[in-house]
Amino acid sequence: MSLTGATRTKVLPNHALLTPDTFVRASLPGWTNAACVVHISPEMGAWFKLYTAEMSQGGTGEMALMSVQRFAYVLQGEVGLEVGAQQHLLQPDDYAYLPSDAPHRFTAKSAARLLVIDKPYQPLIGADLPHVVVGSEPRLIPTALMGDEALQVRQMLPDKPSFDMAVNTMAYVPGAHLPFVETHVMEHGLLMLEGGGIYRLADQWYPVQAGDVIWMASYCPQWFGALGKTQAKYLIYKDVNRHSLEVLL
Ligand code: UGY
Ligand code: MN
Repeated sequence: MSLTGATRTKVLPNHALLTPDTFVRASLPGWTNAACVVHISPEMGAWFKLYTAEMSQGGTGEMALMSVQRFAYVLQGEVGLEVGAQQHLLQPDDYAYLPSDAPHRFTAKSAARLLVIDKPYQPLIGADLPHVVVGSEPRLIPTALMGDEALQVRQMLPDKPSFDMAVNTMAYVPGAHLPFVETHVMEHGLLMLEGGGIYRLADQWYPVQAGDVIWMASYCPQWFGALGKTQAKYLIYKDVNRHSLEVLL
């Protein structure tokens, strides 16, 4: 309940910060017994959709669109995943990547929350099609970003030309920060998983904390520094391995 009308949420043409006090739940095609909060979408200017599916026990999720691939990360609860003849049981911090040609069904075994990233797949001449990936984030071996041991990156998807998206986690010890103000063609969708700090987006500096979502458009200048006494960690999407010239053809 807001008595003041104040919020940290801010939506601008080249970036957005979305804080949990402003989230609005709605149903989404393909999901049953689930309330979805669409954080990032084409309506905002993004080339992908990032949302949280809050599933009641027994709730399901399937793909309702052609040619759209999906990445899903379990934030809370237990979720079954059926894809082809394979069955998986996903726990918190487990994730799955479903290519656009892989009909699948998530079923919540308990009340559960999934972070979902849906994006049209862009095939690449000469490259294979991507395959299903199921994994557990804590089991991945991290690498230090540009040799900085205070900033550890875990890559959840294979770095292969067939994949046109990357989803990583980045963990910062308190005081760690991005080495420079990045400005790049790739766009980002981000969920703060733990801790907090200051995110610079374009010409503004925002205090951010666990639960916040950020969208960064192509070329949005960006920098993060971790504050507090515990690590700050986020999950971050970016588009990779493609030209953007197709849209001009
Ligand atoms: O992969 C990235 O571009 C990443 N370093 N960006 C970010 O953390 N804002
Ligand atoms: Mn970046």
